[in-house]
Amino acid sequence: MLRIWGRRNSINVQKVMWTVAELGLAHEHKDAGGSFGGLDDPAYLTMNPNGRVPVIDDDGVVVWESNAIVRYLCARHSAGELWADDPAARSLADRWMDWQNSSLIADLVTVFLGLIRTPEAERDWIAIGDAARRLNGHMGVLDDHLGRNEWVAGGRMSMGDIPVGALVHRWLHLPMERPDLGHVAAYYERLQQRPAYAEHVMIPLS
Ligand SMILES: N[C@@H](CCC(=O)N[C@@H](CS)C(=O)NCC(=O)O)C(=O)O
Repeated sequence: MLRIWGRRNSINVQKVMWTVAELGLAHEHKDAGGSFGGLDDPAYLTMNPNGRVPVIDDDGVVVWESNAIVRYLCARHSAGELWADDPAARSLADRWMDWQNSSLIADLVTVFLGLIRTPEAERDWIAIGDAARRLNGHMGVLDDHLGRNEWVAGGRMSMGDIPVGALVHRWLHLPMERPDLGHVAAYYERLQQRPAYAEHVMIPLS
């Protein structure tokens, strides 16, 4: 049985839940992290020594790091579909996954924690503003790419859309100034038509 640990309002858990739903995999979900706690339990730390969500245990195969989990599930259950068999085609998806977890995430986290989880009087507006400007710049790169490609890896959805697509929902719902990026908006329209995305990603930011 596939088991998944992690609170549903975490973007990294949402990537995994969206993937599992997209692939129609039977699974058991356990809330963990945030107000649910449990991340410093010795049994949990044996699975993920970083004490972070998400983690999966797939009949004894334990995987942590959200993008590694998405890759594992797609390789195992979606070869030739979300996971491209050809290494060159797969690299198109891979680069956007790494881009999400390097260029994008640090700035998103600064803005998200600042605006959603920090009381107004305690906010570091300079740090939030700097991160928001960088984040908007990164989204401009994505917009340009999506002007030439329907999905991040080309003409069809791939595993590369999962981390990027999860982040697009957050970016569009943060109470911040954003440039009007038409290709990202059209991409978000396409994502919203996927029931698994609507169920697991399109939830209020908290
Ligand atoms: N790079 C890791 C980041 C994992 C991470 O920082 N998870 C956060 C939630 S998004 C966490 O566990 N926070 C502690 C908590 O929820 O209590 C991944 O992509 O899985």
